[in-house]
Amino acid sequence: MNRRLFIGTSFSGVLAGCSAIGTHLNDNEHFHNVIDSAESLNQRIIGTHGLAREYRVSDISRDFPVNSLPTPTSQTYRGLLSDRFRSYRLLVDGAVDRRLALSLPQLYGMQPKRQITRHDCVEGWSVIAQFDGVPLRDVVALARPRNDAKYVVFHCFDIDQDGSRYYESLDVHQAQHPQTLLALQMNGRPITPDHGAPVRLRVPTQLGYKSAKWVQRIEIVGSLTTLGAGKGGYWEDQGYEWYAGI
Ligand SMILES: Nc1nc2c(c(=O)[nH]1)N[C@H]1C(S)=C(S)[C@@H](COP(=O)(O)O)O[C@H]1N2
Ligand SMILES: [Mo]
Repeated sequence: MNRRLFIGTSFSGVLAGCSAIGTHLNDNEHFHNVIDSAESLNQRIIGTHGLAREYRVSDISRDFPVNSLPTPTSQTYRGLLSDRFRSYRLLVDGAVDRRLALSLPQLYGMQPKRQITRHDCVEGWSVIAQFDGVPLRDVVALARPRNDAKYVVFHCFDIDQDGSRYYESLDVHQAQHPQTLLALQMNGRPITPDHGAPVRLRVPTQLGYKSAKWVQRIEIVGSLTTLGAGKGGYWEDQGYEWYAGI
C-alpha cells in the first residue's frame, strides 16, 4: 500500500540510480502488476490537496546533486545558452484557446512565488532547496485551457541515447496545486544549466522524476496515449508510476 516503503524494502541496495531502477522495473512484470493495482489506491488515499512541508532558510542543503539524463548538448540548447536564454520561449499550446510563447522576462514579470521544499528522488536521497518561480496554474490559466483539456505535458530539451525525449505530465487537477512551480531560480540564483535552466518544474508533493528539468514546451492534451509509449512520462514509459505522490 505504501509505495515508497515498498520500493525501499524491495529494491534498496540492489539499485544504484534512477536508470538502474527503470531497467529493473522494466524487466519485472510482477512489479508492474503491483504498481498498476496500487496506483488508483494511492491516489485515493494521498490525493493532491495536501501541502508539501515548507522549510526554513537554515534547512537548505549545502549540496544539491545533479541526477538526470545528461545536460542537453543539442545545437538548439547550446544556442540558447550562448545568448543567455534571450531567445528562449516557453511554449504553451495544445487544447488551449490562447497559445503562448513566454520569454524569461515575461515569466519573471508574473506574480512570483518562493518556497523552500524538499526534493525526494525515488532512488532514496532528498535535498532541501529554495525555489523562486511562477505557479504553474497561473501560466496554464493564461493559456485558457479548453473543455477537453485533461493533462498538462512537459516536453524537455534532453534526449537519451536512444533518441527518446524526456517528458512528464500532470493532470489538470494536479497542475492547480499551489506549490507546483515553474522554477526560475534555485537558492537565489537562476537555475544552472545542470539543474534544468532556464525553467524547470518543481512538484514538491511528488517524487523527483515529476520535476521536469529543461522545460521547452507545455502541451495541454485530452489524453496521454499518443505521447511516447503512452504512460505519461519518460520514466513512466519504463515502468514507474504516473502518480508519484509522496
Ligand atoms: N528533463 C529531465 N528532467 C528530469 C530528469 C531528467 O532526466 N530529465 N530526471 C528527474 C529525476 S529522476 C530527478 S531526481 C531530478 C533531479 O534533479 P537535479 O538534477 O536538479 O537534482 O530531475 C528530474 N527531472
Ligand atoms: Mo530521481
